[in-house]
Amino acid sequence: MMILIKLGGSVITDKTRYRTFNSGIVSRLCREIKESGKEVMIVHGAGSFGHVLAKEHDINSGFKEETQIPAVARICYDVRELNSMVVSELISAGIPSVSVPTGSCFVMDNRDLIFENDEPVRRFRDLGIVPVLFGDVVTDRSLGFAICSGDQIMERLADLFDPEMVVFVSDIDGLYDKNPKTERDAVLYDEVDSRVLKEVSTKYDVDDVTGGVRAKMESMLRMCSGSRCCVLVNGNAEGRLLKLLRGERIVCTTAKGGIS
Ligand code: IP8
Repeated sequence: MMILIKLGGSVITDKTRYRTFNSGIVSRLCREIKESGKEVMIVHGAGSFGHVLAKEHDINSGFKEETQIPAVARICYDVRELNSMVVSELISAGIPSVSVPTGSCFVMDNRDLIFENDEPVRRFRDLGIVPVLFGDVVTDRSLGFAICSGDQIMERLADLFDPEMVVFVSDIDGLYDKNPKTERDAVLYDEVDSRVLKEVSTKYDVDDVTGGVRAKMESMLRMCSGSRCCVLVNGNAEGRLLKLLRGERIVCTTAKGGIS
């Protein structure tokens, strides 16, 4: 059975500084994945290799003006460079892996990712080579182009490949009722289900997701089915990902039971 992991942009890059790769952290996380001995599939976020220019040029609104075109090309280049660095760390850790650039393999329609041909991803996996997808600018049948986030890719891969567990590696310990970076009395949710979701009204940004804690919870719950749980874990805390993959108890937020 396979575990689907997203390495969030906030942990693999410094989100405040354009194109800053956290190589030490990525290298350690790759070693933790290797040491767990688990079969994995990996997605990563864009962090400061994608979000800085995407915001500046309003890329997620789709094609509006010619000045966006060089920016799209630049972002595609930057996120592919980031992806090469992640794949390089995985290979160095002893995990044979391969880049599957989302925008070069798939298209979107009105921001829905169309994943018609999953054959290369399946075949690499069957060969024992880990496909690594990432948040990217993707051509869009209706909008010209749009942003495909790593979270969207995670949802599609969870549907297609039925992982035993879904893991989001971020720079926070889990989901809180308030923003833990600014509010000292923020309380961590150990477990979330659709009942907790109904009670959550607080809005703050989690990781690189702009929809706030509620949207993140919803997306995590959508990825749970049957016994599959979806876990948000802090990748800056050394050894935590390894422990989680080994089935040990750690500080994190676990979503269970799906959305009812
Ligand atoms: O970092 C966004 O992906 P994410 C991709 O997973 C771009 O949200 C190009 C900004």
